[in-house]
Amino acid sequence: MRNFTSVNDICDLKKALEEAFEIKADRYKYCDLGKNKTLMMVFFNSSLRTRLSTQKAALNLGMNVIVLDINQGAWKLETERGVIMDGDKPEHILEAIPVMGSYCDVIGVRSFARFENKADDYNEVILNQFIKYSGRPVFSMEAATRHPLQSFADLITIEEHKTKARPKVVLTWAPHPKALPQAVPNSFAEWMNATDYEFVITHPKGYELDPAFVGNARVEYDQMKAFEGADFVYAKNWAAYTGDNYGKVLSTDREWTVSDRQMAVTNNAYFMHCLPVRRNMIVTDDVIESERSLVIPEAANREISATVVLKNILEGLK
Ligand code: AN0
Ligand code: CP
Repeated sequence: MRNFTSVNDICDLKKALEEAFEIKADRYKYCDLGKNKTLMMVFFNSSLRTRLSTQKAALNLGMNVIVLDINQGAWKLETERGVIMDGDKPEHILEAIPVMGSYCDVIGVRSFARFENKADDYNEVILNQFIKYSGRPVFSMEAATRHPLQSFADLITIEEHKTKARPKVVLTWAPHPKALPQAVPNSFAEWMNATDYEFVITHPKGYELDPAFVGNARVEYDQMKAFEGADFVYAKNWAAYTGDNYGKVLSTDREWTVSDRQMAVTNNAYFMHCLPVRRNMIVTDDVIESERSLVIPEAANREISATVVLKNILEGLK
């Protein structure tokens, strides 16, 4: 593997899952693979899980790790080419990226959608500049349109808990006070569409995702109907995608907050969320604390998905 930015970088999903369970059984199995190799993690946005799990994954493989928080202690970066740099940004990303590349062997990048320009977000302008100018393998730690390390961990978690070959998985929009990217739902949909699960997406009108990510999923606007017989409920907020509403919050309707009311019509479904989660906006205390809540094992599997991805990238370096 060279770069990891979406499910398409995994050539065999079944094999990737086998590797995940192999690593889960012995996470230090490849502890010499990363000897004298350096991972650089570059964060344009905050993180708890991605930061810790990816660092742990690199340590499992014997790598060295450097972390750069662009907004804390680094120079502010200009990202547009052609700008006369007489403002508040002392450095251009076109120098910064190859310089970062010169200190490491692999680069992880977290760079959320900015909601300033839909085309820039959906063309993954920042992530692609890292791929083009760093000279190193690059992997996404959540970019503008996808969060593949999260979706891989979600898939591992579903595989561990499913009790039938073809579970019903429901992705539901839930309310949140701030505009959040579509990366997590886009990516989750893309990974679910790569399986043979029954996959349903539910959201209020106006929250339609990019059809390229929706793929073959069934879209059901009635949340209660969508939840009927579900084996897994995956909650997430996202801001609007379509037209002039791109990046806008159209609703904070707490009827959509996942509670015992909706969970009651499921097939005793497991509850999932990538975290961080706002309680009693996205999900009630009772549901997230219930024995059917998978949020903690799901977060723990981030170490596993990151170890598999880094292992494959390291193998590609040789
Ligand atoms: C981010 C998002 O919704 O994309 C990160 C989730 C992993 N969430 C927040 O900013 C709260
Ligand atoms: N789920 C996830 O990526 O969490 P962080 O934003 O804390 O990394």
